[in-house]
Amino acid sequence: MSGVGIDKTEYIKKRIRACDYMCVAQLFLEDNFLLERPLGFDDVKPRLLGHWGTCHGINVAYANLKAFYDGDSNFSFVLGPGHGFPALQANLFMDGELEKVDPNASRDLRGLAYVCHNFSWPDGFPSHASPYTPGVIVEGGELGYALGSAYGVALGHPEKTLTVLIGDGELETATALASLNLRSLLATPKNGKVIPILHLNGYKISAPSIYARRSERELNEMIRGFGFQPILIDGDDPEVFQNALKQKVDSPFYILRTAKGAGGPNAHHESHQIPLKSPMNDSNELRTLEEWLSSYKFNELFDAEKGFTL
Ligand SMILES: Cc1ncc(C[n+]2csc(CCOP(=O)(O)OP(=O)(O)O)c2C)c(N)n1
Repeated sequence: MSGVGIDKTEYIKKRIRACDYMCVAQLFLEDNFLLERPLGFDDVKPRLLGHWGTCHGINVAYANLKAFYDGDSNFSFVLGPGHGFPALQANLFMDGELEKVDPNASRDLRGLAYVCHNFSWPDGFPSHASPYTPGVIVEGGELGYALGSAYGVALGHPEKTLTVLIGDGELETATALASLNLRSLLATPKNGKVIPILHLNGYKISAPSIYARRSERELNEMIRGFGFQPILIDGDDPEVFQNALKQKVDSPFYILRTAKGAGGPNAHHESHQIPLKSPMNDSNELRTLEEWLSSYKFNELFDAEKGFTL
């Protein structure tokens, strides 16, 4: 028995699909954002800058947390790997949070074009989470501060709940690892709840992460040593994620295990940054990009005028 409604599960899956598409569109496209005609060289940005590898996992976490904490104004999501900004931006755009501070980001084709075209673009949006990003408390770029910052926000605010997505590479930083100790001091009824989610996608840039090399038992023991209770969410199935969130335990520590670069072109599965080098002048790569974008069937989820139709 799953206990998670089929509608909710389907909605979360669609939301992840839409946000994954918008990540690829931000990273690659200069035009033709809804693939209304065959993709051409001129539709691709001349210089490709940004990070794909972590995006799917961020979208999985965001969609599931948003569905679980639906409407709870005391809930916050804190993103450690701010280089996964296309994912954060896609979610903020979809929810209208971006439009609230930037009317150009209207939820129709015009706004989609604005968001995608201006990602990592001169005078546009930066490639990492930044102070321009609505709701951001941790700037992307330097890893390690998400957990400590979340504990700071929770201090003296028992009504708050903060979930913090921490990269497995990020958890190798002294700052992030040391911040796990804050639970011993701050997990009291006077403070809000801080819930870490380790994004175990196995790699930090091109090398395996230390935690990915540990056995499940070793990793769990480390987490228990800091006073948390490890709960594994293996893969991107919303039913598994929602059931994990429902578990009533003190000090949960989720481990979200997704493949790095999931959903991307196969030959570049574990890519940290841009999986295709030259789709702006290599016709094979251009076709691969077009197939990749088409695989999300974004036209089923978004209408040029009405916006999202999930
Ligand atoms: C303090 C710090 N050291 C090094 C880097 C360079 N860096 C950027 S991304 C990255 C890998 C991060 O791996 P992870 O946190 O697992 O993120 P993901 O694999 O999900 O992209 C590193 C080491 C950085 N941004 N900050």
